Order: sequence, then C-alpha cells, then structure tokens
Amino acid sequence: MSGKPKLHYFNGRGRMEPIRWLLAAAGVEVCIWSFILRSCDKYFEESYLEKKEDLTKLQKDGSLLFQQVPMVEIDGMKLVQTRAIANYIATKYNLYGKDLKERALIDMYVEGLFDLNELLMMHVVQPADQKQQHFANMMDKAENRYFPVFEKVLKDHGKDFLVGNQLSRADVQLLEIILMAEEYKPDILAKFPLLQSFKARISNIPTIKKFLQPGSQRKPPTREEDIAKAIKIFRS
Ligand code: IBG
Repeated sequence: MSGKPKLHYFNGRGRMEPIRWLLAAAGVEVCIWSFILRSCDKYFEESYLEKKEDLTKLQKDGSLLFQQVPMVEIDGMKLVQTRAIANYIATKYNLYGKDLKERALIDMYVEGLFDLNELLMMHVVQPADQKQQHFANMMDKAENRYFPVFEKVLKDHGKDFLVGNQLSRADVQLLEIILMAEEYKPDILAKFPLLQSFKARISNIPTIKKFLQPGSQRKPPTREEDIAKAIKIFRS
C-alpha cells in the first residue's frame, strides 16, 4: 500500500464513520518489523476540521470536488462522496462480493443501511421540539422495516454472512448500524435472534474485534456539543 489513507472530516462519526469501519474491517494496518518486534500502526490517519477556516482552506486549494467532506486521500487520489469512497475501499479490500450478482445484493442491502444510518445520524441534529417524534420514527423504521429484512435475509441465506460465504461490506455496515441502534435502545434486537447471533459472530472477527476495543479509531456517540461545533464548520 502506498502510505496510509488520510481521512479529512470533523472529529466525530457523521458521514465518515462507515469509512472508518470499512478500513478497520479490511485490517489496513501498517506494520514494521524491527529485530523480533512487530509494531503495527493505526489503520488510517485523520486530519480533523476544527473550524470553518479548515474547511475553507480545503475548498480553496481544490481538494474537494464538490466543496464537501468526507474526503479521503488514498492511492494518490482525493476521493469525495461517502458512497464512492466506500465503494473504492470495499472493492480494493475484497469486501464487495465475488461476482456481479453478489455485488447487486450487497448494493441493495448497503443502500437500505445507508437510509437507516441517515435517520440515526440525523437524530442528534433535530431541534428539541422534533426530537421525540424523530426518535419514534427512527425506532419504528429500525424495528419494523429494516431489521426484519436482515433477519429474513440471514434466515433464507442460511450462512454466516449476508451475501455469499465471506465477509462483505454489507456485514460490516449492518453491525455498525446494530451497535448504533442499541445505543438508543439496548434491547432493540430482542425480537431478532439471528441478528443477535450475527452481531456476536461478526464482532468476533479479529480486525473488527480490535476496532471495537477501547482506544481504537472508532468514534464515540456524537454529543450535542460536537454537533454544535460541526454546525459552525459546515453551515455558512
Ligand atoms: N453526498 C455527500 C457525501 O455523501 O459525501 C454529502 C457530504 C456532506 O453533506 N458534507 C457536509 C459538508 O461538507 C459535511 S457532513 N458540508 C459543507 C458544504 O458546504 O456543503 C455534515 C453532516 C454532519 C452530521 I456534521 C450528520 C450528517 C451530515
């Protein structure tokens, strides 16, 4: 690999978190051997936008095709658009199925997950008077629209993974969403036994297990004050 990917975003989950998950699941580590010691570095570097001027600088120097982040410097490119970045990483690290049909299934599942992710991610930015209604709607969608679909996919497919017989980005992104939904409602998987075992199984994959441990590059739940800071950066 030509150096570590460099992620440009604010210091929070937002639209960058699925990218962090994919890079971590792919196990993109830089390891150095010295005598008998093997030391492994982080999966990726991060450059955090702290203030509006940090975003303006990237916009002015031509780094952002559509003037927006997430942006990831990888393999000599400056990639923007969350889905394009995720597609590139998933293809590069073999997390995108073995043929066209598997890829089509993965795309369907992942697009559904992006839709649910949008609801969960936007909860923290809801105005106080709309929070309760937004919460009810996102929990209803998680429990009655999206999770039943993935429970059924696991049942019908009958394998350890959502698609084919190997880990794909769909598994990684589903686990990310399950954990995020549990932060809002810890027993959200109560009615979904196959999702419960899926969660345990995928969490135990070594690269993912490592990412779930304290001190990893995974971001904590976004707090109101993080959002206030992000709004100052992104809203003109
Ligand atoms: N389609 C783009 C993608 O998926 O990458 C959208 C990117 C986007 O909306 N970027 C925002 C941005 O750069 C930051 S994420 N805005 C500056 C501008 O001038 O448009 C904003 C966001 C947060 C938290 I913060 C949750 C969701 C979005």
